[in-house]
Amino acid sequence: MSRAGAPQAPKLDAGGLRVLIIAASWHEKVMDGLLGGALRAARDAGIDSPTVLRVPGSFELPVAAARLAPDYDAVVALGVVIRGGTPHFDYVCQAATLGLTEVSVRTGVPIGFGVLTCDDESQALDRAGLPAAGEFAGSKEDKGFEATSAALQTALLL
Ligand code: DLZ
Repeated sequence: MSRAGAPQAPKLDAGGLRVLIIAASWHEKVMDGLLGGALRAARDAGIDSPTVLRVPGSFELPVAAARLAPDYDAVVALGVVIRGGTPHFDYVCQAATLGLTEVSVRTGVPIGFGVLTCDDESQALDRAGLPAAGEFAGSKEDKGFEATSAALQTALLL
């Protein structure tokens, strides 16, 4: 599961870091995959029990991060936004992206960006880190793992 140009995820020793995973609740199957990948990345890096907080939607990710980031060494934000027939998609994507960037830069706490912004569910499933099952051939990418690895790498650098 890798994409052209993406760096190989390094082996990390992040045991002892305080890690918060904030996960939106829309698009349950894709979110199960993203959260599974994030927990796998944390475990591989020596973090057995990161805090997991569920929020309603991707729009709520920034406010949760703003309130809680100062208590953690690294935060991971997970969500899935799928384009519909109205401009709502653009507003939710923009709010999540700009909001999380603002919180990360203001607090100095790295936030792994694991928010998928997709045209349809099939694009999202391709990036969700899910194994093959029945008709489903399995995801090509694992964005929950990638976002967590990036946040932990950055926290260790800082
Ligand atoms: C309202 C909404 C819509 C239409 N689509 C999504 C989506 O695809 N993914 C997602 O995470 N959240 C969605 N939401 C909910 C908003 O993020 C937010 O929870 C509500 O607007 C309430 O503030």
